[in-house]
Amino acid sequence: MSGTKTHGMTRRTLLQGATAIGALGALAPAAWVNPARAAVADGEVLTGSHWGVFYAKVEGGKWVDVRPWEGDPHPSHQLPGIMDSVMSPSRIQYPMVRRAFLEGGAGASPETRGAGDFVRVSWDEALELVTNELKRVSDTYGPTGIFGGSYGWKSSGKLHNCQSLMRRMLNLGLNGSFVNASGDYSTGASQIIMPHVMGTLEVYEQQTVWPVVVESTDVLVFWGADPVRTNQIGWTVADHDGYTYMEEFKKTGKKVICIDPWRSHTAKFFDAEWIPIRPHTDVALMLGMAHALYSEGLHDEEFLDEHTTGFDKFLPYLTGESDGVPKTPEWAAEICEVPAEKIVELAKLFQSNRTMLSSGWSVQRQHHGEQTHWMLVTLASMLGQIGLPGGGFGLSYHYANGGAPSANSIVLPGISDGGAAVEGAAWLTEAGAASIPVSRVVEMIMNPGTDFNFNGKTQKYPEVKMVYWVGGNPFAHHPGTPGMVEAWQKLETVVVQDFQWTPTARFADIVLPATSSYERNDIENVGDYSARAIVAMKQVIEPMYEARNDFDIFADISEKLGARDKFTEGKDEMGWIRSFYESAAEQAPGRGIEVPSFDDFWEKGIIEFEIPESSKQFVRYADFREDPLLEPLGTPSGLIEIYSRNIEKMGYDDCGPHPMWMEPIERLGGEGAKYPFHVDTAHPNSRLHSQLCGTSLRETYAIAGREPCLINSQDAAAKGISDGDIVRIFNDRGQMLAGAKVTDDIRPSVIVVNEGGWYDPAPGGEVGALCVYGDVNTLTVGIGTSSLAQGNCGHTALADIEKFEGEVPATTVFTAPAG
Ligand SMILES: Nc1nc2c(c(=O)[nH]1)N[C@H]1C(S)=C(S)[C@@H](COP(=O)(O)OP(=O)(O)OC[C@H]3O[C@@H](n4cnc5c(=O)[nH]c(N)nc54)[C@H](O)[C@@H]3O)O[C@H]1N2
Ligand SMILES: Nc1nc2c(c(=O)[nH]1)N[C@H]1C(S)=C(S)[C@@H](COP(=O)(O)OP(=O)(O)OC[C@H]3O[C@@H](n4cnc5c(=O)[nH]c(N)nc54)[C@H](O)[C@@H]3O)O[C@H]1N2
Ligand SMILES: [Mo]
Repeated sequence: MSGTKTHGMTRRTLLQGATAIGALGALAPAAWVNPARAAVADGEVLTGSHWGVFYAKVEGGKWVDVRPWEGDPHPSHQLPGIMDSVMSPSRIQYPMVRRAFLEGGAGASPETRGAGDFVRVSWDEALELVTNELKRVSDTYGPTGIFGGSYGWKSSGKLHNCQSLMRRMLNLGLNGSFVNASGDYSTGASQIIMPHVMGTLEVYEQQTVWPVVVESTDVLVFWGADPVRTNQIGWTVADHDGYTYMEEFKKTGKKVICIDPWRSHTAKFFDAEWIPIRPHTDVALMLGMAHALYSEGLHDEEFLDEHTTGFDKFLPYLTGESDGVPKTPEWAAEICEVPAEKIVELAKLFQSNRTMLSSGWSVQRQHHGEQTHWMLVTLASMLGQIGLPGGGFGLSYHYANGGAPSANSIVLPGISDGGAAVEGAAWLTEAGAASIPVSRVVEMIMNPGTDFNFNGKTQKYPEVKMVYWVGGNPFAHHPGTPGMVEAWQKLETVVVQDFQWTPTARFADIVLPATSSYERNDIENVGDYSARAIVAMKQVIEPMYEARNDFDIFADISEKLGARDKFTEGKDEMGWIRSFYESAAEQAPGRGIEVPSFDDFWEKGIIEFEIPESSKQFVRYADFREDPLLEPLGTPSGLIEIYSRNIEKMGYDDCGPHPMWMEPIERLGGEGAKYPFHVDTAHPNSRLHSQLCGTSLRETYAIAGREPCLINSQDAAAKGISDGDIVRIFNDRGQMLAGAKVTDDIRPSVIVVNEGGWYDPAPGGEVGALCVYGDVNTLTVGIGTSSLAQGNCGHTALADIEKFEGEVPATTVFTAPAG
């Protein structure tokens, strides 16, 4: 696992699994072009993105309108923002260099990073500077001098994958001398704990499919999950099939429960029962339910005996025999603020009905986040419905339309990062870890040479001097922005390549303008889980200003490093796209399908695949349930591990051998809690993280020109805050402004500020400066979830809030810096 590969690789593995299911279908369905669904009007181009497939209308070389593809059952309302992003005032137009860097060389006046003083340079000059820095840093500091693990939601597409392309350049041109990163910010804790417990990553795996849930599930629980909001996007190109089935489930009138401090979009859509839990206390709630089941003999002993290991070791903890604290519903109620009677009622409701526990990922993006899904699996094991149609648990119904039945399709390969050509990285490991858990980047820069734990291993943080970031926005995504400002000051060189003047670009020395996805050609699967089409991501308009494709930028740098031919393999854009399609087409006979030639496909723009009946009946873990000996899990015991000997051997004091309630570093009601509000940093409804923050879409949700902050009406009254007021939110780590939205959709003592608001510090560059737009990561905790997974804690933050008095500083982050 390395870097964003977790996204790329597992999602690809998943597609392969998906098509394997399809191949079992008895009849051989063909791939087809549906003329009614590829009805490109005059002046229109059909293309695709994280938000789905759509038509872009072009007039006189200008992109003027956008309309969704007919095959999209629930288009995202964000589409107009995509169009605006190519021409918004936040667009990077030319190569730019920070003045002090240009005049004083690498490392000059690092405190002026983020102050916005840039000079325009030519492409030749910019590429010469970048290449010289790559060579200088790697010659001077050796293989760990450059950090190339840049993380983020770069655009879809199998060729213009800027992160693979960057690492390809570093692998082929610099013999792999760079530090990489593993894992992601989405599921940092879960993707490490789940293989110990279930033998797979779980979070990116196909779910018991929606048609089965609609048919068989009686009680559908969304546990810290808001699929109506978060299924808008896909890692490949979104299909939005989950919405079709959510509509169907709603029509059945069956029970839906949302356990969430926020009455979410999903809670409203289903008119669900809302359990407004205190944040970060889900493990306590689950333990209270487990205790209720056990004390009334309602747990499924047979399932626990045959399919799990270690319940006997967990039991003394549950009953309190081992630590003197019985985890009763009353005990849990004190912590999670769900009444004890309710806890018992829910436990019995789940036990006596076919129940699907569908969990999102915020519950693991927090301190000790490993415990939540481990305890969820334990609770589901006690309920004994894992592997039954519509029962058990699911960790991806809210993500990229997990649970949408998989088509019998072909899977596209993508550009490789060239790592296979590099001789082992042993020399790199000696100088420090060849790869760090992705969210430890600030810790790494601040503590070179220091040991860190990760999933049973101890490694050393390498000494990084140069950072090259593409396709991500760490100054929006990393918890603890002030810490990142400080860390960046220790670097000699920062290169950022993007098409938007993001906060990260503003903190760079060299800024290179990339094309957006809509200014080049590419190809992608539609539906991360359904894989039900392949779309030609056709170029909509010519590159604007001086923007260049990441591919061409890295090919030029590779040339300067003597590796152009290795980098391009002699192929241009369309040559690569054709090669991906033709290589995928070789899978077609094995799957019993026929696909059009590349030229036919490209002309039509999209091909669709049939979804076989067999994949509409897929039940996760049905085989394992039926025969755990013949169909064992990938865990050491082959069973669900409620107790893990491997984790026991690691001996960590922040992640024990069975799931436990562990106090997070801070929480509402926790001992010594210094601030009265929990900040819920849920993902934005009208952005993809920070993407589109610079567009006109912002005007549809901003309050007083700031990022919204949802606050409960009682809290607002107590603080003298009215709807539409500008508020200051602050703690010991940082401070930000926001626009108040007073509502009873958020429980008291919790405020919601979505992640991804652009960091707009006044004054720029200063650690702890007031963010005048509303980057919530000014407030969050930068530590790892535990020694086991070292995931990020983006949802962990307590803060206080007050009405902002005094002169309101203007936002400056949405236009290009001067120069
Ligand atoms: N507090 C808190 N923080 C969080 C989270 C949270 O829940 N709470 N969630 C976390 C999660 S799950 C995630 S995934 C991260 C997301 O963090 P990021 O993925 O870093 O966020 P994005 O805004 O999607 O950034 C993608 C960047 O890539 C650029 N880009 C797009 N296409 C291209 C391209 O073709 N070429 C180049 N060069 N650049 C391109 C975009 O303009 C944008 O700046 O945030 C994390 N941060
Ligand atoms: N529109 C849109 N969709 C997206 C994204 C986006 O940026 N915008 N990002 C995509 C990505 S990369 C990812 S990783 C996924 C993220 O998917 P998730 O991580 O599941 O999404 P979040 O919005 O962070 O959290 C989901 C819900 O958990 C609730 N919550 C917060 N803390 C707690 C808690 O302690 N306990 C409980 N029970 N609930 C809690 C929040 O109020 C929210 O409603 O979304 C994906 N989908
Ligand atoms: Mo994510």
